[in-house]
Amino acid sequence: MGTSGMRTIMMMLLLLLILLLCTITVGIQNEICLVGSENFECAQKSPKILIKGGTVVNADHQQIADVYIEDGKIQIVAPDIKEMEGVRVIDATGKFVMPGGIDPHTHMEMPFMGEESCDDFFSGQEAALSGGTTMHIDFALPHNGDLAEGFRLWVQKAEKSCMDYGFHMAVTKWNDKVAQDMEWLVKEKGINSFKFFMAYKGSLMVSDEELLQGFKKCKELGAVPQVHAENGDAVAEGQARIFGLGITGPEGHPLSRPPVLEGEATGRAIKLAKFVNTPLYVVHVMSIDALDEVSRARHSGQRVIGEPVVSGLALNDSKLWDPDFRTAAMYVMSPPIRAVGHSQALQDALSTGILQLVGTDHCPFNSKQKALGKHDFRKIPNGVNGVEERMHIVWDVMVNSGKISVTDYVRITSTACAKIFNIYPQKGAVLPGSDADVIVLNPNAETKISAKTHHSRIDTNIYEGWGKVEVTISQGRVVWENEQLTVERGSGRYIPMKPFGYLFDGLDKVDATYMSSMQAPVNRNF
Ligand code: URQ
Ligand code: ZN
Ligand code: ZN
Repeated sequence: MGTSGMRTIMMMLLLLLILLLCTITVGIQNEICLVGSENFECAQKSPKILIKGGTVVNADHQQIADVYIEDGKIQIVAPDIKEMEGVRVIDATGKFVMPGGIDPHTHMEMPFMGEESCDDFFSGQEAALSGGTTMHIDFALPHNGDLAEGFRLWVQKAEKSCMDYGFHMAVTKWNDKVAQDMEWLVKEKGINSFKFFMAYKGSLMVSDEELLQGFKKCKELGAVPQVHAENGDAVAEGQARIFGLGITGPEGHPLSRPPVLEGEATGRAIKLAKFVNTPLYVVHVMSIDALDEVSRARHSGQRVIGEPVVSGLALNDSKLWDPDFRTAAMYVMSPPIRAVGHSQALQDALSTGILQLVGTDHCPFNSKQKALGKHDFRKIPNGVNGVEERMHIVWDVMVNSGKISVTDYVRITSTACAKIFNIYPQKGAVLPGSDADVIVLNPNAETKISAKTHHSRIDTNIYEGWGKVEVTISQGRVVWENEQLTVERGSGRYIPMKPFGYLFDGLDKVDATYMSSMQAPVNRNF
């Protein structure tokens, strides 16, 4: 054989070697599965998962179908998808397959009342995932009034995340820099909602003038304004009055900020939003008084979203009178958990569409932190747990009681939130192309909710109930199964949210009608 023949053989061998190396690499990345362990687990870069035989539930429809997942996305939703090699099969026969929950209202690692909420973005998200919630929207706070600094701080806090999340941003004062930062956050940083506190006088509270400026800016940017609605001046007065009567324990908390103050602020915010012609989102609607305001506005055609939270839906204020301080303090949050009757009204409003979605206001403080207010209820850090329990408790309270259908359950725990914050159908749906955030819920499952076994760092738990979510798939990976969590610190993703969601559709026409209805200025001869 001549030199040229040898060269050709060498070239061919080299090509073969390269081909072999490529095949092995692709195999390692995509196909090799570790079979044999009790928990068959694919060590794939992009797991392939087939959920078989369940009832797939979306907000508008349910059907028996299989769901095929690959590359972190839902690929196929159809009956009888063929099982293939290298694909992990999850049997969902007799169970519901639903979009993962989205919690629109959390406070992880939030500095508040001299303390910091005791779940960070990792422990709080572990809790969320084990309870079937696969995305949450956390409230970032400005740093010394600076929104841009606050945003950067929250980005750092969230580096440890293990699931998808987004941010709302709070506005706690008004000036040109705040307005500029709002614009920057909306146009460049994926924020499409801003929260205004009408309570917490001396710290987070804004005046009506600031609220108005904020609402106007939100409207211009296509961002949803949100309010914590309590009359902060009157709350301060109520606190002084109740403490002055010698009532220093946790029962002083609800007595000092009664429903009428929540109703007043809710009505005021709604009227200011009407004046500006902007949509409005009222967070943690806790009382009939606030509910009535939301209901009236919606009946008149105003775009007002009302968000009850799990504590308000499922509990009443009786525990605040518990003789044991530790027990009573667990239930201190604002607006307060109300007397018997309010939660039933909130449930009814949720079932009839007057209220739209359920949050948690997850803002846990442990017993040591709560003890700061042992001799003065005004110093008890406000906040309760819920991110881990929300899906279970809402199931019990709303579906098991017969108040709503399973499709409505999906709507109020996931889809409505995705639509309001403009991330549907990437989130909030089991549809081809949607993110593979999926849960398998067993309506007959019975796992006790308890402070001994929960995943939050809080050392107490205000809920009693039964767990129903058996499997949680987040970003296309099984992260919760057989009551075991498998999560990776740092794998969470920030989900940017675009402005001008559906709540803004047609607002310009309302503005135009308003302008043309004025019949002014009148031309007068002087
Ligand atoms: O008001 C809120 O949403 C925060 C600051 C959490 N605490 C609470 O009691 N709701
Ligand atoms: Zn609040
Ligand atoms: Zn909150």
